[in-house]
Amino acid sequence: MKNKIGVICIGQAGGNLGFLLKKENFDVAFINSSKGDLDTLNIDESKKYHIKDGLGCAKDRTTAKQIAQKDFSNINEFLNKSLGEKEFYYIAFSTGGGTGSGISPVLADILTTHLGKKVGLITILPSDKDTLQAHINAYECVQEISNLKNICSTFVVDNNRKNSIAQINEKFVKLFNKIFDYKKYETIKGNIDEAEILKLLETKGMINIASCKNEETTNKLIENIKNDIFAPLENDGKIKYLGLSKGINFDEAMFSKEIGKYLDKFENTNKEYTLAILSGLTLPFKRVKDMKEKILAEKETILSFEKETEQRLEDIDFLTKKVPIKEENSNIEKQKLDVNDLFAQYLN
Ligand SMILES: Nc1nc2c(ncn2[C@@H]2O[C@H](COP(=O)(O)OP(=O)(O)OP(=O)(O)O)[C@@H](O)[C@H]2O)c(=O)[nH]1
Ligand SMILES: [Mg+2]
Repeated sequence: MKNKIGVICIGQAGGNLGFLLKKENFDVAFINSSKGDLDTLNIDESKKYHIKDGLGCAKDRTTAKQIAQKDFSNINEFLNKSLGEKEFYYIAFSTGGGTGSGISPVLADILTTHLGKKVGLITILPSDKDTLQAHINAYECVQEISNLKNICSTFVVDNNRKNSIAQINEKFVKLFNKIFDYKKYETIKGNIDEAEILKLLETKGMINIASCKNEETTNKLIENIKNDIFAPLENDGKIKYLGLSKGINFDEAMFSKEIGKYLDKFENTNKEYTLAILSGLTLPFKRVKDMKEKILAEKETILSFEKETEQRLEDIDFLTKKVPIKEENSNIEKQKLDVNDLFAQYLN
C-alpha cells in the first residue's frame, strides 16, 4: 500500500522527515526555497524542486507564499512528474519556519478543494525553547490548517516531547511505517484491510499513533498515546476511529476512560507488538492556546520590533473569534482554478 501514498516534503524539517521516509521506501518529493538545504539531501535530483527565485525564507511565511504563488505552475508540474497520481498524499513540514509553514496550508487547499486529491498533513510544532517568531508562525499556520475544509488526517508532532529533533524524526518515521505493516498480521481471528487503513488516514482531524511491546499493558499504550511524540490530546474523550493491531490484553474500559470513545474499531492480532492508530481527534487547541499566551506575554517586545505586527496579533485570535480565511464560493469549479486568487486569500 505504501506505493499508493505520495509524501510532499516542504522546507528543512519536512526534508529531514522525507529523507527518513524515503529510506523506508515511501515515494517522496522535496520542495524548498533554499537551494543549499536541498543540496544537503542525498536524493535523486528529479525528486527535488527549488522554488524559482527562492533564497530561503528566513522564517517569513509571506515571502514563502509569494514565491510559491509566482512559481505555482512549475511546482504543480514537478509534483505531477515526481509523484504522479497517488491515492493519497501527505504534506510534511514544520509550522515554525517560513517555507514549509507558509506554503503547505495553501498547497493543501489547492490540492484538495481544487484538484480533488486526498491530502493529509504531517506537521511539527516548535518547542518552548524555540524563538517567538517560530511560535507566531506556528500559530498562524495552525489557524490556516484549522480552516481547511477538505483536509484529511493531520499528524501533529510536538518538538516539546524530546530534546533531540533527530530522535523525534526517527520515532515518527518508525511509527508511521508501522501503519503499513498491517498485512503481515492477517489471521482468521481478525483483519485490517486497505480500505480501513485509508479510512483512518482520510478522516479529518488530528491523528495519533502509539505502540507498545506485547509484554507491556494497556496502561503503557495509553501513556505513549498521551506522552510520546505527538501534541497533547485535547482530552474531550472523542476519537472517531481506532485501528488496533493488538498483542497486549487490551483493556477496553480503561482505554475508554483514559482516552475516549470511538465510533468504530478496526482490529487484528499482532504477535510482535501492539499498535494503536487514533483518528478524528480534535486538533490540539489547548497546546496552541499556550503558544498564544507565550506570544502575548511578549507583545510589547514584538511591537517594539515592528509596528505592523500589531495587526497580525489581532488577527491570530482565532480561538475566540473565528476569522474566516476566505469567503465561501460555491461556484468554484475544479477546472477553473485561479491559483492567484487562492494565494491572495492567504496573503491578506
Ligand atoms: N522535529 C523536527 N523539527 C525540526 C527539524 N528541523 C527544523 N525543525 C523545527 O522547525 C522549525 C524551523 O523550520 P524549518 O523547517 O527549518 O523551516 P523552513 O520550512 O525550511 O523555512 P525557512 O524559514 O524558509 O528556512 C523550528 O521550530 C525547528 O525546531 C527536524 O528535522 N525535525
Ligand atoms: Mg529552511
